[in-house]
Amino acid sequence: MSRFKTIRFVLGDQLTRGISSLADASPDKDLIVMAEPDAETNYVPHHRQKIVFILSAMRHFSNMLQAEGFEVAYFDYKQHPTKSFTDALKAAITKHPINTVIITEPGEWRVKRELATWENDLDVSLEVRTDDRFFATLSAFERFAEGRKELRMEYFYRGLRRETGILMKSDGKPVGDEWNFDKDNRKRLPDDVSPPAGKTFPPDAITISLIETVEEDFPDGLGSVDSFGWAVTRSDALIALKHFIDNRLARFGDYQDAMTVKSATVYHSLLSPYINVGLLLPQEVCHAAERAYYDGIAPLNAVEGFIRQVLGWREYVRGLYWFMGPHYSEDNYLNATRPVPDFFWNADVGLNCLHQAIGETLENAYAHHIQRLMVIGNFSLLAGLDPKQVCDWYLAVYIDAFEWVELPNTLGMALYADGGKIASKPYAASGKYIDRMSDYCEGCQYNPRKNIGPDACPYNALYWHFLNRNADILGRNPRLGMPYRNWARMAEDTKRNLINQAEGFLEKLESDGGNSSDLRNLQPRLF
Ligand code: FAD
Ligand code: DLZ
Ligand code: SF4
Repeated sequence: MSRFKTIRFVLGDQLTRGISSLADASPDKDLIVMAEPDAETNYVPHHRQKIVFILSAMRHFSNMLQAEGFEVAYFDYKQHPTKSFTDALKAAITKHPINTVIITEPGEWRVKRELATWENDLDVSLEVRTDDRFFATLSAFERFAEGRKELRMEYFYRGLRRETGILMKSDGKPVGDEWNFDKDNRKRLPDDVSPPAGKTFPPDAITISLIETVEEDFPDGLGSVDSFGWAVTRSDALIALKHFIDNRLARFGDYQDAMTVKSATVYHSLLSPYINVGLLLPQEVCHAAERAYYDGIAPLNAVEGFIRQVLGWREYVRGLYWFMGPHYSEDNYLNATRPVPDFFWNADVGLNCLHQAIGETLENAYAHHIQRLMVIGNFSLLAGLDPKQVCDWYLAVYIDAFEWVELPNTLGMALYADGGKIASKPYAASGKYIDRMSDYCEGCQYNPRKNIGPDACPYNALYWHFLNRNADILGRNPRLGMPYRNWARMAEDTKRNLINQAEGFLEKLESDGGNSSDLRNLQPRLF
């Protein structure tokens, strides 16, 4: 007999004290189970900072529950190794015969499938509770999505603004009388503006012991842990939130799409890992930003722009992930099959924008949105890289990557591999866009204004190659009318030169991975 009535199983991205699986838990009746199983630490070769971050945050969370009087059966990867969550639960119920398990729904189809075996295979009764840390329920998203020909974030976002009252006036209109201030949020970073560094948290003993062992224990993991400075507790994550609101939010809007060799973060918040594992709640993050507007700390274009990311995009991609079903990850609308080149794993590439964005990713386990979308994602789209391989790369390298949020962003938004479920047109752009929004081209061996020749920016010819090779599939998309008309108007020999230029580049990509000996060392660290 066990003194416990129920097991509360807590996953690594459920580190919220008030989460539905723990809200009514009590130390006398409930045993907490947490685990670091092989299946979770190895399902992709996670960046080592991601492993340190999640395991350290889990261990701190477990200590906090123990300080409240809970018994936690914690299966760490070294002393109490387990293969899977199922394996950990089996070990817990062998020691404490308990036949009721409560868990909050997981964030991935993979884990959901695993939990579905528990009742039969482990002879327990399983209660799966809703994850109420989101603004919108999954059924609200289904109601929004069903019957619509096209799903667009903007309408979902407006509904949530109305429902929550965030940035809404009493007459039912949005504050500032517009829903969206995106047009104000596309400035290049001026030479004399240098973004401040993000908030660093010196590792404590728990984090240090992980930093010391993770490199050796996860030989397949990526990247280095030397610069680890992430918060791993709720109290530090709250400090990071305040630091962002006080020091960066005011300029977040203006420079939301800017990229620079001077800063890996520009004015972005660096809050995604904390929100995704549950150290911060999206509601408190949005309310803090809204308050900053009313207190005169930040202008409306910044605050609305930021809130749209959390209340709009984050909720939207989550709804879409579950709505699309477990086979969404197999979509490959544009039949892209080229393998991911080696430089994705070492940043050894002569295109300076890619060198910069991938180099920072490998160094920091972080890149900001425009680097992910318009440099790495855009290149993957234009070069026709295999969506499955690209998605697995994104899932591995970013500290905030969990499939529910990574997949719609990569497969849908960046690669258009879902045929337009999330984006009305592919985010395809030539080198001129990157030149306009960054200072990357200044240090590049290629020229963004040239289309043909050995020093022409590869993005330019690849852009036309992409449109030409996908003309049967994309040619009727009204939002691509202008580029297709421009292509049709070009002289035949110009078209031929562009296609040959792109094919020369793609052949070289396959034979030598696009490497260059002319590399700069321009990789700003986060912390
Ligand atoms: P900020 O720019 O400061 O944005 C504020 C917050 O808004 C973020 O913390 C995040 O919670 C939310 N947010 C912003 N954009 C998005 C978005 N498109 N979808 C969902 N939430 C958003 N985000 C992840 O959290 N995990 C991922 O694995 C991930 N993969 C991505 C892959 C690609 C190809 C692209 C284009 C985007 C991806 N994003 C992902 C979205 C976005 O790039 C990151 O959320 C953001 O860069 C995190 O940094 P930040 O906290 O400084 O963000
Ligand atoms: C990503 C991740 C990693 C690297 N390690 C763990 C872990 O050791 N234990 C755990 O519970 N969760 C981990 N995670 C996050 C899980 O993959 C996450 O809980 C699932 O994605 C839930 O949907
Ligand atoms: Fe990238 Fe082209 Fe600019 Fe070089 S010139 S940094 S390849 S966009």
